[in-house]
Amino acid sequence: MSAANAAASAAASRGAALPELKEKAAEVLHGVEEYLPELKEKAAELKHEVEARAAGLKMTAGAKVAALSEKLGPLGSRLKAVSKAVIERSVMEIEAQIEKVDPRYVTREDRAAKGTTVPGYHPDIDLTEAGCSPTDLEFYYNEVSANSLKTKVALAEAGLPFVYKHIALTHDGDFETKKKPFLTINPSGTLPVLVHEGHPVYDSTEQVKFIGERSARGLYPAGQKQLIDEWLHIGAMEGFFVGDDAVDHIFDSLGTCFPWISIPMFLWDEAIRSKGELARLVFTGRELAMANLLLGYFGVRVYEDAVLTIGPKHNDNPFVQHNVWHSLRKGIESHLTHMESQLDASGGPFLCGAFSLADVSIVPFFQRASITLWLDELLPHFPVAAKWWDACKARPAYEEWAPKYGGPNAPHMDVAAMQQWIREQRASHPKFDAVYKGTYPEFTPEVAC
Ligand SMILES: N[C@@H](CCC(=O)N[C@@H](CS)C(=O)NCC(=O)O)C(=O)O
Repeated sequence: MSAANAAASAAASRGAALPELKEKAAEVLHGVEEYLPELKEKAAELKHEVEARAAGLKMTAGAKVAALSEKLGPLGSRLKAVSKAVIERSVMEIEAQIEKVDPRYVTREDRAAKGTTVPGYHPDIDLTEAGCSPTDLEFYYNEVSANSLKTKVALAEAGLPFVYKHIALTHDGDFETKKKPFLTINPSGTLPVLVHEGHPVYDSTEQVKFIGERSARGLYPAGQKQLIDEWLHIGAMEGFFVGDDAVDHIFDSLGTCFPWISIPMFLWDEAIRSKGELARLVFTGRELAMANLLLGYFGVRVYEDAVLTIGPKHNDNPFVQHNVWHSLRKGIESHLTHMESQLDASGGPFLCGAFSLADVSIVPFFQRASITLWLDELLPHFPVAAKWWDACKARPAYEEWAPKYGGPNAPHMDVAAMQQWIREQRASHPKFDAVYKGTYPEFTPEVAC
């Protein structure tokens, strides 16, 4: 076949195939048309997702976690429910053990049924039947409790005569705050409590105001009450919260950062506790220390999980998910900046010029940040706040309020050993170190593993 013939025959067969091709094309086109609305919808969805991702950079931690939970679907919530149930069961079993060895112990359920106390002074409540003095000012406190420290600083600065009543915290293994005698004084089962001539004042913020109003030393001057109340709010840890908006709370007040900066201390305590409690149990016969052993037995190592095991599985960690570790140092820095501008405005050396309840409110944060080594990291950047802290410690009342660690009321608190331990953990756990340095990476559900 000549080339011309071949081309003509190809054209002829194409021509013959043309109607068929046209038919096919129409079919496809029809299909596309039919599919078009769906395609458009998909494109719109995609656009929406892209926009959402861009906005995600500004998303709150809560929204990010919600998005992650949605991805995990029912499996995620089931896992959460199961782990919550396991912890609940452990706590109940521990409580049953404690009740068995000490009938004065009141379980969480029974305590909850009795309700909680209302903050403030209660002249209508008479605690003399419960053994409180009808004439003294009594201070129920614990050497390691930060809320107790706030009231202790106020008492020491006020120069009012008072009587110390040391009470063991749950942490100490005696569960004194959860037993009948103390629960008669404070049904909420917390410290501190101030009892004035047999009548209680509940809540540390209300206690310092009560003290300030009765002291002749100008701790709560009438003309500065509003400003001082603001600083009492800044120092209070009431807003402390682990949840969707944990980070907002961190930025809300210095007091809400307090429990977070204390975690290295609890972590150290948890690390030494298993051995220490066993020794105490054997050598001193303090039977309730067994509850702490049970905590270990049930594998409840709250702080270790929260901080030290921030490793490959770190995205399961609620502290990480809520971006607490990412934000903590930035939050503290913002409060210290605020504090420095207040000191500039007042002219110092204290927040309202002369020493007042505003300073009392902030002292516990600095004291805890000092023993947990946060101040070493922060104060070089905040010279005005550093000067304020030195001025607080230079006051005559300091000797009175400084916590008596290692003494009979806080024997387990070996601060030097704890600090050594914290340094070692920071050296061997880069993420723990990053928490201190403020370089902990932000959590985003997109990088969840
Ligand atoms: N809002 C209260 C909080 C009191 C509070 O939570 N105290 C802790 C110690 S700082 C406590 O007593 N916990 C019970 C326990 O550990 O046994 C206040 O400021 O007085």
